[in-house]
Amino acid sequence: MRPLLINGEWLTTSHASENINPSDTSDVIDSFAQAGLAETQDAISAADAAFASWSLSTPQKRHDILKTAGDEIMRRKDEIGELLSREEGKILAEGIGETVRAAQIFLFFAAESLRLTGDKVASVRPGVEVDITREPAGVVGIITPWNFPVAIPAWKIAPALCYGNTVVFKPAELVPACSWTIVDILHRAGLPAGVLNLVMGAGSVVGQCMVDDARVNAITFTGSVGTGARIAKDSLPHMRRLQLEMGGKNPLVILDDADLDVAVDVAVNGSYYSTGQRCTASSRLIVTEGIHARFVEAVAERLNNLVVDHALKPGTDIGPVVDATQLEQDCAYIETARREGGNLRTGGALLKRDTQGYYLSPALITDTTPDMRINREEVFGPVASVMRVRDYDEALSVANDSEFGLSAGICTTSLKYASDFKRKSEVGMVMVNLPTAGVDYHVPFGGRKNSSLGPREQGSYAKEFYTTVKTAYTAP
Ligand code: UN1
Repeated sequence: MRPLLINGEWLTTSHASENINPSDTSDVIDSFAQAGLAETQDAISAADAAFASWSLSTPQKRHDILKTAGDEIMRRKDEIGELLSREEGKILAEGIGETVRAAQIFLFFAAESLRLTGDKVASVRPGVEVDITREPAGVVGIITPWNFPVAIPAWKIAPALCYGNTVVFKPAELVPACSWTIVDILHRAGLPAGVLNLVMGAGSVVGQCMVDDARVNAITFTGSVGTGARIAKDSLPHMRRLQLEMGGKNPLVILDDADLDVAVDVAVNGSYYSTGQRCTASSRLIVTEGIHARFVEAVAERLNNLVVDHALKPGTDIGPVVDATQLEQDCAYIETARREGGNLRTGGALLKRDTQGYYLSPALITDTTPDMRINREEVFGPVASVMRVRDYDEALSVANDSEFGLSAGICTTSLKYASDFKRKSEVGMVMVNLPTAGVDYHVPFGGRKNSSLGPREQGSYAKEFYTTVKTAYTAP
């Protein structure tokens, strides 16, 4: 059993949960200790107690620990990448790529520890000085989803530690192995006891306990809109800072003047890679009349040639869906789209492979309209729908017709339309001739509307969430 980490001690529990490989359900990766209320409260107490000294630790110390961890993750990228693919189901190249990204994030924030500056400003009053500094937010609760088992924990834990916060970390129940590995690496890199605590377990117990505890000063969460809304509501009495990254229903616009090969690459990558299980996935393909037939034909052909199989098998393009519940949801959405008048152009079939896993062929649904559920709700699977529009203006208005606003993309060779789309998209991230998913690690990440609440993640913008500003006045 892999233990919890509380106050610098590894701790087993009476209850453990098994981690199953979605490519092969007979493959049990390991079992993981499950925290209850008492363990979670102990973890919060430990983080609370460790804050006084960690918040005053030197930038050099934080740098050295984050650098040591980043270097070890980079050194072990093949092994951790394989573990990631085994527990989550994305293909090995994606698992290794994500691990490299996590290492880069730790190295970025290692250096960032040395760069925290403030401002010194002349007061409007004579003889008075004003200093503006940043201090850590306090005890940060980190709650992560299953779809990026290494990168998302990294992009929350690294800045939290970099800016002097202490952490209670709850990874997704489906993917504890990578989180456990990252915490083990940070622990051995020299973090003092209580600075980072790992509490694996159920959201309804561990997550809720963190939300209900006034000692947790900030919560950063990536997951569903429903859970995010509940965290926000239950956090209100505590007046804590929140950073919520939730769903997406990201549009990709294809204009008549697009380079067809680029558009097909961008759509197939953005919609279906990582089994479409990315909040940044393009799920609404908005295509103008003149290119519609050629685009749909070419995407369908590409999809038919993609290999859906075991995530670790050489040659696999698309791994399995993460679990039975998600698979059911994907199939239900495909069925609803057909009932509402969509045409299942290709895919959407359950596949049998050598190993028992949750295999679904990538589905393309055409002839859909903006009001259909498939174009309003997030599926979170290898499913995309096509809407045919007259021209750029209609494309832009359909693209913005969503409760979500995470990322949006356009494929065009026109500078005029690209510039207009960048300006008028109601989202946090815009891509021109690039997939809506797959972001850099050193620039801000986040969205608008129901996709996100609170300051951006990643890059130096992360400090807006992980620090609080103090303005000090001095009359000498
Ligand atoms: C990416 O597209 O590279 O949960 C990252 C998600 C996002 C991360 C996407 N928070 O899918």
